[in-house]
Amino acid sequence: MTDIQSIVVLTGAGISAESGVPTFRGPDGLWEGHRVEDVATPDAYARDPDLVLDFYDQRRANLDRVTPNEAHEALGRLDAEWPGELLIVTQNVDDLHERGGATRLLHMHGELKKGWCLACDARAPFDGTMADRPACASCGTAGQIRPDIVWFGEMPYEMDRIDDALAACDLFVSIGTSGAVYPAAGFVQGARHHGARTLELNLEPSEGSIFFHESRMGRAGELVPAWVDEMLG
Ligand code: BV8
Repeated sequence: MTDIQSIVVLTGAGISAESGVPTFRGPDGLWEGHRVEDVATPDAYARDPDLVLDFYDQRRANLDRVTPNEAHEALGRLDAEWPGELLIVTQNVDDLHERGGATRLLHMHGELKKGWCLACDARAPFDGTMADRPACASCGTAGQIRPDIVWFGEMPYEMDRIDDALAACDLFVSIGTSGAVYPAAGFVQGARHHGARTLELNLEPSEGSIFFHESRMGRAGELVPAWVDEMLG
């Protein structure tokens, strides 16, 4: 690993699983009892805002009951000690990477603890519940705050920054994601196209496993600390 200077890490729900945060495509394939189309799309929000707001209110409230696991903390250690370039791109909307010490971090699908006011377009930290239609701290309008979360059909955040990092990285590591959703699922091909080594750490083969030079199967809580120890020598 001596010729590695720049690293991009992509994480998905699997890295938070051992913290007790449910993944999306579990055995029943539903998102906490919901079909993804019924809760994670702009149409769903327009059609049934109470259902959507409550779905996210529950997940936001759950954050106070979960803590970072060894995988989050290992990435926090890598972030603190890695002398080269590092960007952790998470598909997760929880705050466990931050709480595990990550700072060179980007939430490409937004965050549970952020709100977006559709009246004044302000995005701001948000805790509490949206179902009771709180007023916006910036413009005072009530009932216009939606989750600052990227739904299906919406453009993920900071794609230019991600694409630049993928083009420049020597190593791309994917942790705890099924490789089911684009554009994140295509990052491995982009990185590989630019000559990066590619490594997958996952409980089971993902839909994109064939694109990785190396795949290690197991729990993130075991594989990520071991990999970080390798990198920090
Ligand atoms: C866009 C936030 C365009 C919401 C999420 C047809 C073909 C290709 C693409 C499309 C298509 N039709 C539509 C599309 C586009 C669509 C898409 O990809 N659809 C899929 C279903 C085919 N994508 C989009 O719409 C994206 N936007 O394309 O915009 C555009 C262009 C111009 C202008 C405007 C728009 C936006 C997608 C973002 C949706 N939002 N999340 C929320 O959280 O509620 S997606 C959500 O699912 C996640 O964020 C993540 O991205 C995705 C996959 O979830 P995972 O994180 O991978 O979790 P999952 O449960 O699936 O897997 C967990 C994995 O962990 C498993 O492999 C498991 O084995 C492993 N695991 C479990 N435990 C452990 C573990 N691993 C290690 N240790 C453990 N302990």
